[in-house]
Amino acid sequence: MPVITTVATTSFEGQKPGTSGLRKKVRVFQQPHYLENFVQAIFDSIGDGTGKTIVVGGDGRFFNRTAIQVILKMAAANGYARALVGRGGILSTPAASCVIRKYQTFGGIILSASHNPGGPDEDFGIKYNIPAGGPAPEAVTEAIFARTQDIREYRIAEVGDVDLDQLGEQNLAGMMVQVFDPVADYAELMASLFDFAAIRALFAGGFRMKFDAMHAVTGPYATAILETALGAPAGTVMNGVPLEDFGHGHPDPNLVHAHDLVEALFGADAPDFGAASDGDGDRNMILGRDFYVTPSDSLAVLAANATLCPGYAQGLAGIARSMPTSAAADRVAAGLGIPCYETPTGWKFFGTLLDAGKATLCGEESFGTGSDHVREKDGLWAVLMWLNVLAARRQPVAEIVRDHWAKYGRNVYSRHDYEGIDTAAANGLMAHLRGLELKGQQLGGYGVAFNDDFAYTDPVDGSVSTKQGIRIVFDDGSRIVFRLSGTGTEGATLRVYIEQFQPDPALHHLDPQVALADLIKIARDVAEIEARTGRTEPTVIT
Ligand code: VG1
Ligand code: CO
Repeated sequence: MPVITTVATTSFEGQKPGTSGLRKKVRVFQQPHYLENFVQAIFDSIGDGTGKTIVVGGDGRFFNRTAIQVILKMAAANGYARALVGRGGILSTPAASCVIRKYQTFGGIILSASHNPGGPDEDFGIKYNIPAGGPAPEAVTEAIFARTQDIREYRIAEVGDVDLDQLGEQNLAGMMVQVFDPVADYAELMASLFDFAAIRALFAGGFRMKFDAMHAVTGPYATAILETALGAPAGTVMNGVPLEDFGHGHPDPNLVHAHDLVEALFGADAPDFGAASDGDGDRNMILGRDFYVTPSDSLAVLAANATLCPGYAQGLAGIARSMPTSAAADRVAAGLGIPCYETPTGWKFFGTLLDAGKATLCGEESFGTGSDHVREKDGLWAVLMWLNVLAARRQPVAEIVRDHWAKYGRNVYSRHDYEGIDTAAANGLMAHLRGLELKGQQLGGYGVAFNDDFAYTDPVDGSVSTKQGIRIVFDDGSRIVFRLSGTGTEGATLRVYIEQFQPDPALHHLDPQVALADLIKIARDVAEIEARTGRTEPTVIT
């Protein structure tokens, strides 16, 4: 008989989920009882799991397999009847959302630290997604955190490990573990949304693309969909084998970290299209030949062209974007006569809008785009939507975006990140900004229309979220936004978002760093960045 043990434990400080779950160094998670406490807190907070099914999987990073074994043994001890686990412990975040919804489960536990590096000295993360498929809303994450503070015991089955590489059913202390192909359900969903025949014809006609999986979770998904189903030549997918340390890389799909891809797209004989995804497969970067599409523009272009895709042929109910994301999508929504919602940063805030049918497409400036097909942002989905648009329009990426700007105007945009700064200095900087009253003043020649700390009332369930980022909005609509990251594990990261609308097509070609130079200087001055952090330049510019 399997032994279900109740283990006495004491609480750990700081098990507070951030923008997307609990993210800490692997070494922190490896402390005895640390992971177990958090998992039991999840089980205690989401209601009785007896007889229910739970989905478990992760991005394949170091500690993924170890954590999955613990979670399965704890799920069995907490009465779950069934666990669906991706083979090898692999499940991209959007694929997890797809499976949670499709099989009407009691939600899922996703192991990922997304774009943060992996390995014994790097990052790990864990989050719970609700039965609707999306990240747990704040009420749930707060309940989980509260539970971690008074936890005294957890339950676990004292049994041998599950074979995570063996497809099919295995019994684990009375719970049925079903190891399934992590790609199949997701690939089927993608085929139902996009015109695969048109994309196949595009590739057959010699269209060339590169997809950089960055040695993270999307490798198997991209290979199966792009190369096998859509006929893109072998080698289209780069860095396609998931590795526990992502090949020592930083699986963040931006111009700095996806350097192999950037070299290919900006080099000689560049392919027509380039894309990359992050550690857990929910982010995307889109490149054309010699051309970078900002995530904010990508959302707007996809929204404007959505009806070219079979899954969106009926049109969009609405668009939602996070507050720091540029207003390019708002212009498309206005043109289409549909609502545009502005939410705090983090995909969890889109869930209610998607469930209520108020929004069809959602996006964040941080390389996140998605739709109502799942309840997470979805990297490969965005790439396929672009491919569908390219197959229908048969124009280069750069031309599609320039046409878009000519029609709607360009929301010139950039984000400056100051990573790994001193936490006290970062908090001091935010407190300083919060204390400013700038309305009616001139900053570097720009009149301030208002400044505030963004607060959001969910239009569906009425829940309120405060302190979601400092906004300084100028008379001409230009904006500077300041936030501290809620996903980092070392010190603090200050994000500064700068945006200015440019209606004149003659100025659309300008490099955003040049076009936004005045606002960038205003941002640095008003926040006293150098004096408070010692930094003269950001670490990453996107
Ligand atoms: C960042 C992004 C945010 C995104 C979050 C999770 O959060 O800014 O837009 O939703 O990461 O994405 P923060 O708090 O560090 O700014 V992922 O791909 O890490 O799940
Ligand atoms: Co991610």
